[in-house]
Amino acid sequence: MDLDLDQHLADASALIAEAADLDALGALDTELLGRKSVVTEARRGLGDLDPDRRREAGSRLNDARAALEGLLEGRRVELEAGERTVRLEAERMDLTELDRGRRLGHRHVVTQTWERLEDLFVGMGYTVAEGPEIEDEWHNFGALNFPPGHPARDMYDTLYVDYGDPLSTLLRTHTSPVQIRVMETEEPPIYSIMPGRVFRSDTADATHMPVFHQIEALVIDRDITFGDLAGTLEAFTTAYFGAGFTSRLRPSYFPFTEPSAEFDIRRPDGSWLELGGCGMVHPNVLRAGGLDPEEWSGFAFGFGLDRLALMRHGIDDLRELFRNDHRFLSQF
Ligand code: FA5
Repeated sequence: MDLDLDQHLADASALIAEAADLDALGALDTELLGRKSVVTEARRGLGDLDPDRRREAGSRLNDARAALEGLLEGRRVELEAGERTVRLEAERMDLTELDRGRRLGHRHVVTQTWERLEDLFVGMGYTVAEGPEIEDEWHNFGALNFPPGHPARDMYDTLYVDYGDPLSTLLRTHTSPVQIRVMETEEPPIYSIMPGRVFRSDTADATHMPVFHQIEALVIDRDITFGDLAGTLEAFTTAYFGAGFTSRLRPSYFPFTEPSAEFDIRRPDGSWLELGGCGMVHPNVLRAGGLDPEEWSGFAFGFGLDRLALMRHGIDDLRELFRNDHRFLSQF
């Protein structure tokens, strides 16, 4: 065999090392090991040799072929790794653009209102109480002086829960049932606020949602008068809204307060928005809460917390608060 295999391997090795990409390497593979390659041609020539030389030359050709395959494979691994690095580099995303430090979320405007009100009333000496969102008929209506079948129950479009006796269990329609729960568990004097989520089958519009929030206040002490109620509401309005906002009380009716009033706030455009109801706690309610109306008197009020947020921030439509549009909510 005239072929100088060592020289051929040395040349091939240099070519393989220079192959710039996988395509070039594929072409080299065909050139060095394919049908027309030097080693394949040489193998064809083996038949002309005598058996001893044929065996020896065949074995050298096999070694050369294996060496070439090894070199090609080594370079292929190198090139593949390089190409992956290039691809990853091209696909790399600049996550610093997210600027996580500054774009951290913040509390929803309703939660902010809730916490602000808690701070305000706690500052005035009130405690904070909570009650269940799924209530029994007694706490939501009966104990609050709504007799069974009384038309006043229609003031609320109540969502009943399919549990226990029919119409015995409901999603609370207001936070007033927590008044009863507080009277049941605490001794007067009571100065308490009760924020929470409430439910009515109201159709959503600019001032109504089927799920909304209220904040209730209950004061029970000796010799509490309507003047104390009016004074507290005035103090609250100034502290919460600041100067420039005015409020008014309108005579109203709630079965659980007597006398009762509605509390409105004047918007900057001059229109009035009803924020809540209030009144002196009805003697029947004190009795239902286990208190003697001869000894104790008190007032209560309940405001729409979402509407408070609306007023404070000059938002036109309650529904905007719950669309979860980040661009809108991030303003507050
Ligand atoms: C009540 O719920 C009484 N429990 C309030 C009360 C408490 C009176 C203590 C006396 C003593 P009313 O149904 O008016 O009352 O609701 C109170 C406030 O909740 C309303 O003034 C309004 O601000 C808010 N509100 C009522 N319905 C909705 C609704 N669908 N979406 C958003 N806010 C509402």
